[in-house]
Amino acid sequence: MRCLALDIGGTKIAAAIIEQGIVHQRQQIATPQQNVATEMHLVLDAILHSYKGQFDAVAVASTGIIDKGILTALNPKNLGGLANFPLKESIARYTDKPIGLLNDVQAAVCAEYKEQDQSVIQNFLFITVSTGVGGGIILDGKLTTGPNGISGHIGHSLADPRGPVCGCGRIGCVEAIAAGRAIELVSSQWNPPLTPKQVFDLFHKNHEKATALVQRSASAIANLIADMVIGLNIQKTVIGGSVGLAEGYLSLVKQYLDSMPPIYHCSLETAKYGADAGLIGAAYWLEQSLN
Ligand code: ADP
Ligand code: BMX
Repeated sequence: MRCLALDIGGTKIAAAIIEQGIVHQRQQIATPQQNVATEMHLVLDAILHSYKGQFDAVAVASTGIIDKGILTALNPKNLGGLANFPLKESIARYTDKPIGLLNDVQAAVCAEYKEQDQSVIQNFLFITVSTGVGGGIILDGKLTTGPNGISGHIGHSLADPRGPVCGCGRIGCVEAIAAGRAIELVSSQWNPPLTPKQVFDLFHKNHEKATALVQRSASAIANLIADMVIGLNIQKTVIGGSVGLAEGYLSLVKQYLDSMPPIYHCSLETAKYGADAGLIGAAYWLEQSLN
């Protein structure tokens, strides 16, 4: 099956044809940040047209809670204020092929789990540290989405009751401390203002303020992993997203996790499929669901 896969994140939208797990004709654009609903329809129109006649199904991995074809942002600030979007309906305007939709990290975990030794690993977690912080959970060998697609939104568990207010409205979420946007909120106030990528460049040079900011993020993620290990008996965690994949991040998370009692440990790796995990996972999941 030739699957047109889309991965809609808070910062970028990727698209590609996935055939037998191989990524072809990948393209990437910035996610609209203003007039998002209108712009999103236009972006989807353009993408669908650019792959016209080249696919048998459309698989979408998207940020947000995906339920019954609707995207509901838990953190609308990650999507330029967009709270609700009829994602399936918008795509169905341009194609009569089957359409499958899944949260972006729920999709990514499907891609990475198929690469695991499933006779050993039954409880498996993907954490993306990107615009936000999201999770995809495999329990007893199966993806868990929950009745309303909410399962895995672990970026909105508590990191610090005295922490910043998250875009979801709760105080002190992991996302408000660890995500790319959370790093940017602090580093954009520096003189000169820095992007998260520049913060990481300085962290690699042992710059004190940059290191403290990256440590704050990595420590929150390590605590999140420990909570998941003890709550769900997670055996292995894979980390993705542009922050999660940045050099030195995983080893810092590992350092924090290793400093906890062994019962909280699990094996840790970066995503084998890197920035393509969402695309590959969405296509794989849809193919399985159509069979
Ligand atoms: P999305 O959230 O759309 O899936 P990404 O996974 O690329 O997109 O995450 C975007 C976030 O990662 C932004 O906050 C951005 O500033 C940050 N970022 C992008 N590149 C890097 C990098 N090389 N190192 C650290 N952070 C990065
Ligand atoms: C947010 C939430 C999740 C998403 C996660 C990572 C929104 C719009 N998104 O916690 O659904 O999985 O961010 O998303 O509420 P990304 O855009 O950073 O990849």
